[in-house]
Amino acid sequence: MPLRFDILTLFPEMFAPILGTSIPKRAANKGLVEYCLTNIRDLSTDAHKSVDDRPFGGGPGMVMMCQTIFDAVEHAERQDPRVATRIILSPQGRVFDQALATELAGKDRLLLIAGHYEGFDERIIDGLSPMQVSIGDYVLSGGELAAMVVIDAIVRLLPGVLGADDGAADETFADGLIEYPQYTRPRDFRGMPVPEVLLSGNHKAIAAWRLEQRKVRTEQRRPDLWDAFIRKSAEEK
Ligand code: 6GU
Repeated sequence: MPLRFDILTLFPEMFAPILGTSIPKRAANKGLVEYCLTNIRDLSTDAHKSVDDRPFGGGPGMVMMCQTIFDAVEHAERQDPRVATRIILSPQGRVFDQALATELAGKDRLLLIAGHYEGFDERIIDGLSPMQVSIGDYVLSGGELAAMVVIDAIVRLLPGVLGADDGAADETFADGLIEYPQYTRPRDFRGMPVPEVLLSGNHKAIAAWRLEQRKVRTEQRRPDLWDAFIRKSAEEK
């Protein structure tokens, strides 16, 4: 059975170019995933097709209403007997990382709710008990781009999606270090040579150089990851 993604959004047309390209498309064509879009506005029951309203207590912006979201979740969930893991994309959520991508890649059904406007009526959170996920500490105009980021990161982890050559096992974050630098032809480009060791054919020396590069770059660029790596290394001793 393919991993089923239900995506609830006011802008389903935003998803086609991303899910219909490259790896997300290949995964769907191989039958490994399925994308099911629901337009939240289609579930609106009033004459104006409302999906949002002004906040009680005043304040700027509009708030996503309960009725359309609850009905859209129930509409989507009825389409398949499997229990969906519900996820709301929100800057108030847990920050998405590779560990969460790996965890979610083990589920068989994910339902993503992408909101717009200032936020969701809190009873959507209380009543649907979704996991709340953010993709970082900045504010987007809607959850759609965040949903696509989450989907892409999950899909590429599924067995059979990437070939043996572009495997997802030994890359940045799998072990807490960022990647080593890569080079391809030519050996010299505008006076910038490829590091000699990579041309040596000495696989042990190449592996040692790459590991050292990963450590140096992590320490310089990502002190947060470096601290975690050092702590983990110390614990394993
Ligand atoms: Cl999930 N939504 C919005 N609107 N902004 C964000 C985000 C999500 N994650 C980071 N910024």
